[in-house]
Amino acid sequence: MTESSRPCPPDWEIFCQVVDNFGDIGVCWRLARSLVTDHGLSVRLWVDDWHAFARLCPALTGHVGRVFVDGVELCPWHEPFPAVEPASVVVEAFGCALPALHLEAMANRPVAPVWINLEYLSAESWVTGCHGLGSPHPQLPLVRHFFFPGFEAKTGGLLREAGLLAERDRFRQRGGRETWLGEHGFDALAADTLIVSMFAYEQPALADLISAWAGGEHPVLLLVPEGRVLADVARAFACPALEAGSRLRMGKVELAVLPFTDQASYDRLLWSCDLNFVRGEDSFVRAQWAARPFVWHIYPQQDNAHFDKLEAFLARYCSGLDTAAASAVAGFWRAWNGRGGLAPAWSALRAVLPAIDAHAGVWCSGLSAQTDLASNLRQFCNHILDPRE
Ligand code: TRH
Repeated sequence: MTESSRPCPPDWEIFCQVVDNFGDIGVCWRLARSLVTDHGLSVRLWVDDWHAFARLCPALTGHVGRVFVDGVELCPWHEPFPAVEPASVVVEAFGCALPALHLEAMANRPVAPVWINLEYLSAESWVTGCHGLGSPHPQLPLVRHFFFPGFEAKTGGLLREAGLLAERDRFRQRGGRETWLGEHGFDALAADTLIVSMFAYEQPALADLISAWAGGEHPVLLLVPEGRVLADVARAFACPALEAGSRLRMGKVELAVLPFTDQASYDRLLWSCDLNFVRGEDSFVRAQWAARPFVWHIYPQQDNAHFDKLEAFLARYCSGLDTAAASAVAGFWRAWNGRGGLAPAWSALRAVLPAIDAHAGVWCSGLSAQTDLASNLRQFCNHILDPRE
């Protein structure tokens, strides 16, 4: 990639390392598209792991170099990093460390670019005190600003594309769930079937939950996208291995393994289910926009630090529920994250699912009253570039 192939820098650029899961690139890809589609900006997204990114963005398959997808300029991030002119706003996602050459190029611009470190999402209260803080670079005339997503007005908010909730509502009004089920070969389900999606990390105790479902009163359709939980699903069904397309039945549970899809199709899966198991950061947020009951498998951290994040979110999410429903949600979420037995926690949760379903809609409406993350970030950067804005 030469500088001459790119005469002008874009308005914004985002740097992302994929790490070992899809969350970081999932967030960056969504943010980049929202900045282009909802805000009319030109955006370049640098990604280190092209192959992993192609799982979320199938249009990338077969391309080895720079390519535009959905209006976003996608560039492979390799070393040595090319000498390119930086954008006016440079987003370093999740502390991924910008290339030294690029930092120098940023410092050499007549007006220093706005340098943003996009942080991980947390519901903890300390986030409001840290959101927006700046930290000067020790040598270069640059300031890195820490931008925190979050659940209240004094944070950066949550990613929510402009037309997302209207699209979800249209999907539901037009029988999208029935169409989705029909297209996937599930058109003869009993009316009381609980349709469940499960995107999760390893879950050693899963067999206990599957047995409870298998011997339960109501049928369960379990839809599992390919991923880390699949080996535990296979063990629970006493099956040597599973892959996309596998279908099995055990008692009242029907299992289908789904291929990993692009993000829009994953949203439609979430919109079609009665209960969504989600993980990490981005699917966790999308389940909230689906406005259905969900269970969060939080990304495990050293020293169990993730439990503070889990409890902080539970405290917010459960505050509008009655005591029985709040305790059932908290009990099941803790068990799903390794603290408690899944089978008893399930029977408590099952009993209050209708209340949680109603609450999920109220929760989603409350969150959607906040400004979304891309809009907040744009406003924050505009203000640094021109404090009169
Ligand atoms: O992949 P994750 O576990 O990501 C995690 C977290 O983001 C965590 O904070 C981070 O530290 C760690 O990675 C490294 O889960 P998450 O965040 O839900 O990301 C998954 C992405 O994959 C999300 O954008 C939804 C998307 N997805 C699809 O596009 N298609 C699919 O079929 C599925 C199942 C998911």
